[in-house]
Amino acid sequence: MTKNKVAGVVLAGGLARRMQQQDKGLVLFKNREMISYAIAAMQPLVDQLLINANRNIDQYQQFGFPVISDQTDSFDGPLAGVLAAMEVVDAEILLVTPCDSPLLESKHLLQLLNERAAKQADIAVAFDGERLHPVFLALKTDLQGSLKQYLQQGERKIDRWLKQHQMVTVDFSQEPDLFLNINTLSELQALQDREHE
Ligand SMILES: Nc1nc2c(ncn2[C@@H]2O[C@H](COP(=O)(O)OP(=O)(O)OP(=O)(O)O)[C@@H](O)[C@H]2O)c(=O)[nH]1
Ligand SMILES: [Mg+2]
Repeated sequence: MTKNKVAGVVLAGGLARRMQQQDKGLVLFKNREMISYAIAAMQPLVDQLLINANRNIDQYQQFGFPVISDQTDSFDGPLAGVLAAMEVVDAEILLVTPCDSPLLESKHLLQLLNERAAKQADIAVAFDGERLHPVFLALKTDLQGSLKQYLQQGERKIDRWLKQHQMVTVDFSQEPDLFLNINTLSELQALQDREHE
């Protein structure tokens, strides 16, 4: 593990049941695959970038970054993708973002990195003033053992795992919109329409 290095993973490993199981990272948002926004936000900040996906691997590989899959085929939730990344990265810090929040920008991810470092916390997690957004994270990769154990126990809930560690919440209450995420085809259409105005 290399000190001070930052790796990033974009989570695209879900089944997108609310989108008729289309692949959320690959649906088009304003003429680009939805995952491309997360990649663009993350790329300037990281030494190593990974895509976490469990299907359509060939298509995800075309973005030019290694594609890693969950270690189980049971779709154990976003933490399974975080663990898969921790197992392969060579970095002290892992930045995590989902594939379906196209309004997110580098500056927001940078805030996660900076506030974790400033407080020397295990984890920095995004907060919109009302609730946590637990798939927007900067965390230490040495939490790998803890995460592995948590998942092996059959636990899935992210918040509960985060709270076991020294965590800082990063306040984005001035820009709660940045967490808009797209779960259905009608949400996709609505956000595209809004952004075109
Ligand atoms: N690696 C991995 N990522 C997941 C898994 N489930 C969800 N995610 C990711 O976590 C993020 C947030 O999840 P959701 O918005 O619920 O996405 P989803 O589970 O594909 O969609 P639904 O089936 O409609 O809940 C997305 O980036 C998903 O790709 C999983 O089992 N494995
Ligand atoms: Mg889900």
